[in-house]
Amino acid sequence: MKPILFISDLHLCVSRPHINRVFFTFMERIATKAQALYVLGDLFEYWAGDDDLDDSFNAQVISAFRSLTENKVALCIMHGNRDFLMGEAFARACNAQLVPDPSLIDLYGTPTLLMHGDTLCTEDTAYQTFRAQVRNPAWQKTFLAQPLAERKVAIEKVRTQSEQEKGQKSEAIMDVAPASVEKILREYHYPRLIHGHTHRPAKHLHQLDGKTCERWVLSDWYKHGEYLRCDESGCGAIKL
Ligand code: LP5
Ligand code: MN
Repeated sequence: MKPILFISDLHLCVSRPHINRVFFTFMERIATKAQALYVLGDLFEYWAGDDDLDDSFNAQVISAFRSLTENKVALCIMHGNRDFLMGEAFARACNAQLVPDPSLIDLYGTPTLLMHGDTLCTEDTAYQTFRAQVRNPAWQKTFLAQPLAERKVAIEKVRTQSEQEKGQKSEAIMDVAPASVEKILREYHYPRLIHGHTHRPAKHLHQLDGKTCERWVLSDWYKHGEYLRCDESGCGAIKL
């Protein structure tokens, strides 16, 4: 059976030509041989709204996704903390399905929970407050009603503030909180967990209530550069 691939945290943007080349090559040579590709958030450095679909770089990414789905590879995209404004118009343009965070899937017989990962960083209270605000549908409606150029200026301000604040936060605060990982594993009856966001690629084994749960943390593409390949014999991280 063909494999299922998982990627996240590519942070694609015009100013990172190297990663963009890696992405387009990955799409052409590797993703086309899979049965499905899951993008678990932060595909883009940021997404300002679906009225930016015609931007020439965005259009190239969308066209690569379209070619993939025309080759009968299923494409599932989850929001990250940087591209949660990707909407149905974006999904339609790519011929992708936008999937909720979290999503429980049957991965070759193993229940597997997919997340971006930011909701597990519960000790980062400043971020969680910001998140609650920008994920509020009423806030999003008001924000999306502003002109695209103004939205981009506002996003640049948030990016600068976020970088400043990250410099003051400890590594532990910006990682997933162990208690939140255990909570979600219990809630979903001890699945395998795959998530990104923290940029700390690893395979963890959680011993919980007499069960063992695998937790795969996906790699980002600008510091590390790996994808996760799963088939009936299990999962493994592969260097790009
Ligand atoms: O992404 P990463 O890993 O670098 O950092 C995240 C958290 N930061 C963010 C911000 C994004 O990186 C950049 C913004 C993306 C664009 C979104 C589009 C729409 C929003 C537009 C808003 C105008 O998510 C970072 C975490 C880190 O992960 C680790 O988990 O620590 O969180 C922060 O640094 C957030 C700060 O602590 C709080 C920021 C407050 C900004 C307030 C600006 C004014 C209010 C604007 C209206 C809501
Ligand atoms: Mn993220």
